[in-house]
Amino acid sequence: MSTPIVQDPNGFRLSRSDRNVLLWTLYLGFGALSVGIVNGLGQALNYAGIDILKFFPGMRTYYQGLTVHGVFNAIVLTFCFANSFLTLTTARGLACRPNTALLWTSFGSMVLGALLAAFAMFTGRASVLFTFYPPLLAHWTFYLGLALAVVRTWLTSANLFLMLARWRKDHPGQRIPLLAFMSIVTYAMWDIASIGIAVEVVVFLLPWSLGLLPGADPLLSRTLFWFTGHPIVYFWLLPIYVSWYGLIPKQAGGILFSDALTRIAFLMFLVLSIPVGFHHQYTDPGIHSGMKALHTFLTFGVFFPSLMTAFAVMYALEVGARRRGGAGLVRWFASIPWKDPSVAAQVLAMLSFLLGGVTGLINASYNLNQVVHNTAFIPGHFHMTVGSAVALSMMGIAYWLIPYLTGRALWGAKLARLQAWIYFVGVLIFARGMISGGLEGMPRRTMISEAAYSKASWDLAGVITGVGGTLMFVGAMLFFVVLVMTVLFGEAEETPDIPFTETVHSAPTSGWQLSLDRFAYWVPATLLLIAIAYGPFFIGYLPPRLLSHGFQMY
Ligand code: HAS
Ligand code: CU
Repeated sequence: MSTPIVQDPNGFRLSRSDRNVLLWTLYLGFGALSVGIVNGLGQALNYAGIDILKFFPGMRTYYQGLTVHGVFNAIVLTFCFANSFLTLTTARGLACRPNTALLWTSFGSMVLGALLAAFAMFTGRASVLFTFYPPLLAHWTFYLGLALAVVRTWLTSANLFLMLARWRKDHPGQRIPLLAFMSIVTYAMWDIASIGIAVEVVVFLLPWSLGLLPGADPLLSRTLFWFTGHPIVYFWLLPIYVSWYGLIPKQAGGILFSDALTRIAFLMFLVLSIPVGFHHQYTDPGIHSGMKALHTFLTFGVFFPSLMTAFAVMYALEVGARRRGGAGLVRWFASIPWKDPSVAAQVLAMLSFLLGGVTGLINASYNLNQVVHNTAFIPGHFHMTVGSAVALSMMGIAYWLIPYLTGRALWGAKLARLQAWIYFVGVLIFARGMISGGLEGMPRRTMISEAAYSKASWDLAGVITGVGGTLMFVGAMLFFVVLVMTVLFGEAEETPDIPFTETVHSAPTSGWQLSLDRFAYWVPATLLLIAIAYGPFFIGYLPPRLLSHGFQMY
């Protein structure tokens, strides 16, 4: 039996005002991306020994550019995308309207946050990179800007939870529609995860930057940062998984395999995303190695829901391809609707994520991490995850989402396809350069073109990185061409519905699966595991030692 994963098929419509706020949130995110990638080009060429950063207006140092690159791409873009896309998927999944006032308030908080952080970065007052480790000190506007961006995500989740509460009242005893379930679990995970960064910024760094605290505690801050810093990567990824599970099967002509398996994958992300942060701190002193080992095993645990996703999505793609006449053991792959730029971009993103996942497991392996930590291998890894699995999927989703929200048909489908391929090939070349250099000890976060030391083996790696980065830049710029042309010149069209998939095994209304929808079970389980994984560190370490004086080197 196959059933739709959303309820109320009777023509759900968002109000014009709601549409606009979701649209402007996306514009803000993609606007940030357009600035972020210009700095990205500067970073990539730096590895090839070419310094173009000095020509950028207002950019005085390498670290200033790298901070803008990280904050705009990894925080402003991703937050905007999640806030907009998952509000839509929840609203449509539940056939409920979001609270418009809350939507606009949260948009205002994001705009203000982005402006404050941009002010600090562009005026050279916050060259602290996107991890802002103390004792590197930024201007207070930077910390306040970040805090407001996080507040925005909380306001968005308030909106999602309010919709769910309303829906539950009207639909007693019914299963939460899958699309809304995935979206809400993503925000539930993030709400718990973001407590770490909120405490770090609001309790320690912001008062410190205002001169209200005598100093900073680097180890405590790093630990609070990574409490949020690992799960944040799933806050970037899960909106994409919502598309890969909920929409891509339909777009590719296939079907989602199992409702229950999908819910279990998302619940595994809820429970396992947070208690793994020490895998970023294997080399930090002051954390017991037993606790680091525990986080290693839990990291291997959180690898599984992504493996499940890989099989589920491959199933959906294969069914779709065979329905379209594809055959053979691997030949069906050619029958995926590659002509649809939205599908092409997302399938290419998946392919890059296979390698992103493999490199993640290398990073996570406690002893192997010693080889790759703080080398260019790490940016190699994360450009195949957030830099392509996520970024390229966002572009693919935008190819139906922007027409959906603007009522204008996509302009330049061919160019959109080409853009996805150029970006994909670019990211693979780029990551190959980064990874090979990293294995030869080429450091990350270093202005290699100006470094007083080097190794012959870094030369080729650097050139490959530069070539790949340039292709990524070209691919991304073409995305903006398509986007701007669609918004300005796309033909007006009747807004089609969101492309929801159907499931082979749908959600039963009795039996054990009902417990999958009970957040009252899963949230306490999450908190318990966090207490086990982080409790010993905090109990043994506190009170904070606010001894480090801030410095602003760049
Ligand atoms: Fe990571 C560092 C471990 C996933 C992002 N990661 C980073 C940093 C970033 C980042 C930004 O354990 C650097 C932070 C910094 O500045 O210091 N990462 C992992 C592991 C995973 C992982 C185990 N990372 C991500 C994702 C990210 C991301 C997702 C962003 C979105 N990462 C680490 C570790 C470090 C780290 C260490 C610290 C390193 C250090 O020393 O500093 C896993 O979640 C990965 C699971 C993924 C898979 C792949 C599933 C594949 C799918 C596609 C299927 C394809 C299809 C196509 C269907 C298991 C779902 C069809 C194909 C056919 C062949 C037909
Ligand atoms: Cu991590």
